[in-house]
Amino acid sequence: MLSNMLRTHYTNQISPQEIGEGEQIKVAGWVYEVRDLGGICFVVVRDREGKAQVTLVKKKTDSELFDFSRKLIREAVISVTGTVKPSDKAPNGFEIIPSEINLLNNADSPLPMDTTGKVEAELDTRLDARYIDLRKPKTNAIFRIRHEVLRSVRDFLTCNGFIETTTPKVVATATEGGTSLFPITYFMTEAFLNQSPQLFKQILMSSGMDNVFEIGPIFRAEEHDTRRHLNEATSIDIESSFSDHYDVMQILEDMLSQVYLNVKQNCESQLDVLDLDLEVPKTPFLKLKYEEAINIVNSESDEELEWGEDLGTIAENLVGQDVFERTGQSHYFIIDWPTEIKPFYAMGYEDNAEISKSFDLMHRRMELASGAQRVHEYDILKNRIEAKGLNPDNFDFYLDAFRYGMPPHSGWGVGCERLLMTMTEVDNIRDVVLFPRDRRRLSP
Ligand code: AMO
Repeated sequence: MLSNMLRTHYTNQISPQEIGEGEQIKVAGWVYEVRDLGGICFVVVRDREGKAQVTLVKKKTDSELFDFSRKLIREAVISVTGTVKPSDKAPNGFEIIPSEINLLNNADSPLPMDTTGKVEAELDTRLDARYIDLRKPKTNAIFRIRHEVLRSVRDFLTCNGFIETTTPKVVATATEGGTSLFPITYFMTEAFLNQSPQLFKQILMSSGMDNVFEIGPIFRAEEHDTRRHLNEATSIDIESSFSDHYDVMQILEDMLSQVYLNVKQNCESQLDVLDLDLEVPKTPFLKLKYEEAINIVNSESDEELEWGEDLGTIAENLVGQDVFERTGQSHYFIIDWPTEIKPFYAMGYEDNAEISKSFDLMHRRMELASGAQRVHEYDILKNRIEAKGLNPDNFDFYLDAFRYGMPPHSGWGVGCERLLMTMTEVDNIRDVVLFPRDRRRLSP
């Protein structure tokens, strides 16, 4: 149990049955509310885990302590020392009878925003004052779930033989071609913020590490201003040797299902706060061919998508809805994409190179991940880079790893925020990032 100078218990660790009569405990946190009724004063203290009521009866309390408590300001930081008394009327079935209250730091007034959740603030106000916004149970709950998601991912992949890696975020070349890179000055040369660990995780396959994962930032300089795009996101990436795309799809669906299960079991109170009844996705997920997806779009809308066109948001929603109506499941894969619209590293089928061994993991609302079996032969890869209009010389550091024994391999990248958004049913991706980086936001 946590115990330090100013605190022996979080508020949710206090149980009157377990704490002996007269035993002194200490809680520390923020003044949520002061209710001064004249002869009695209630101070509600809030910490990370919840709230506790501190009760001061004028006749029974030292007058200096009573007067001091009545004047406490909302959101000031205090430590309360006292005994615990069962009480039917108090919110958690107990109250703290204080012998001492220490003011550790005061709070200015008025506050930049309400902390109780009763008055809704605009997203921008909330993000500007994130330190206050996070004091609200709903915001706090999302980030406790985010912690559980990342913990579960690490745990699942580690238990399945994956080694955690961290690769550079400052790089010399574009990962996947594309123009969406943030240039930076690296001493005397131009460098970029990496848009994906893709090339590094593939290089590691040649090293014999076999199965690796990375959870880290990716930077995309796209000018999107949507509810599902960030310019800095967190990507969960794996790469696996001697695996094909079906092998890694199975890892992905099993991982997702385990993550949901862990959140359901370990975040009960957070799910309550968010009023969510989490349904654990059933495996295996439906695997819909790109061609079938196109047919669904074309039969259900006026849109005429042609082979080789990417699916836009509207098309994704149509397909997601169709799958949901047929299977009752929100998650599914779209597989076998045209090679021409996938990056150079996606492998084509042996009997039809126009179709790639690639997939996207979809949620009814949006794309969550993409992946593929990769080209592992040097000559083919070099040709593919050229065919995309890129200069293979810029990829020497990557291509070299394919010359001295590169095994067949596959992998994927999941957007952590997209996963969280769909899990917690929030509408805006900025709600699941502590300090979002988007087109307009660089601070805090
Ligand atoms: P891709 O570019 O599809 O694939 O990205 C993988 C997943 O990352 C998330 N994502 C984003 N989330 C928020 N804002 C963004 N701007 C953003 N961009 C991407 C999405 C997306 O599905 N190298 C490949 C992965 C692989 O093949 O292993 C890649 O990066 O959820």
